[in-house]
Amino acid sequence: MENRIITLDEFIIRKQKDFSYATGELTGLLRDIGVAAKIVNREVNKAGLVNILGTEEESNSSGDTVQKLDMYANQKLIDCLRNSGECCAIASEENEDFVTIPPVEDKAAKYVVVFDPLDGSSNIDVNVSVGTIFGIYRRQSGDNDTVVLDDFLQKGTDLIAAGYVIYGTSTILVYSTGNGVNGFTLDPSIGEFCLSHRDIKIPASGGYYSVNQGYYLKFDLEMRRYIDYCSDSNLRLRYIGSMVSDIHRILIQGGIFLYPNTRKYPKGKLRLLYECNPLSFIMEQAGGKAINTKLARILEMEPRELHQRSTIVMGSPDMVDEMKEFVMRYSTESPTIV
Ligand code: AHM
Ligand code: MG
Repeated sequence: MENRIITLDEFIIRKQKDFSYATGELTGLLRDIGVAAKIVNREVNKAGLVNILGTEEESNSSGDTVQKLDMYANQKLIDCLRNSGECCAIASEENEDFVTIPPVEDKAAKYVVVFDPLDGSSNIDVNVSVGTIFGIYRRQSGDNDTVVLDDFLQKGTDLIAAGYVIYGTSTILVYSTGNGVNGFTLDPSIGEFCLSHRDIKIPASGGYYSVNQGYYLKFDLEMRRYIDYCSDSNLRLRYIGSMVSDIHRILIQGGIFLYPNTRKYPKGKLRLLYECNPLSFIMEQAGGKAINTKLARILEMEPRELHQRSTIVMGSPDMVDEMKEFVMRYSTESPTIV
């Protein structure tokens, strides 16, 4: 086993041959995202100083306007994705519509990127981990045509790459190009993401369940029965309320994450394009499963709009299978079994 430090950039270049389109384009895109992650990380770490330096709409001591962190992260990702000229458009949870990126030196860009720039941002004020989630698709429109909505409305099975960054006790970037999952921890002393979690595999079963149990009474019967079962089985409940953090725990230690429909969110809260699909891609690549509460595979769901929401259940394969049995036994509707 290799002992020396492998940086994200080196790893991406080494793995270039694994991509379906081994042309170096995706390499440029992933590196752009890595740079954005470092910049966002720097600002997230300074978040506690906002009260000292000034709040949103105010000027800080240097006279700069302090932006809300999620808008800042959004802008940095867009700026960085302009760098390599490989991305022709982005769709973000923070923008109503997709944003077209002008070509660099007339290069025909082949990729579109979807992202949630700062997921779980309500946690920032209380110093709890947040994350960035991203997915990369090959555009469907011709290289020199105008970008269209259908370039983004692709199923999760069409993802070329996906990943997330968790800004936690350390900052970790996890990504997959469809050949397994690898994680890189930011070493702040050298400013580089270094390979720390090689070929991540989720345990077949685990000791954690993660759900907002405060909504228990608003869940359907089958979900309530399943949650009762988790509790009866002495599983440990962990819910940070920051999806990236909750999923990261489950990916590493095994368990199940659920965000079912509630009365407030009859179709589920989490966004199919920006949150569910990229994290389901990672989960499946690590050997896990990801389905909605009607038992359809998330990655096969047909997106109809940019900000579409979905219910989601994902995690260790044996636990997701067990949850399916509860839906089949207690659901009053006939599920779409996968
Ligand atoms: P956001 O994109 O507005 O930050 O919302 C997404 C977050 C997820 O990170 C998390 O899993 C979920 O919302 C928590 O929602 P709730 O507070 O309803 O449990
Ligand atoms: Mg979000």
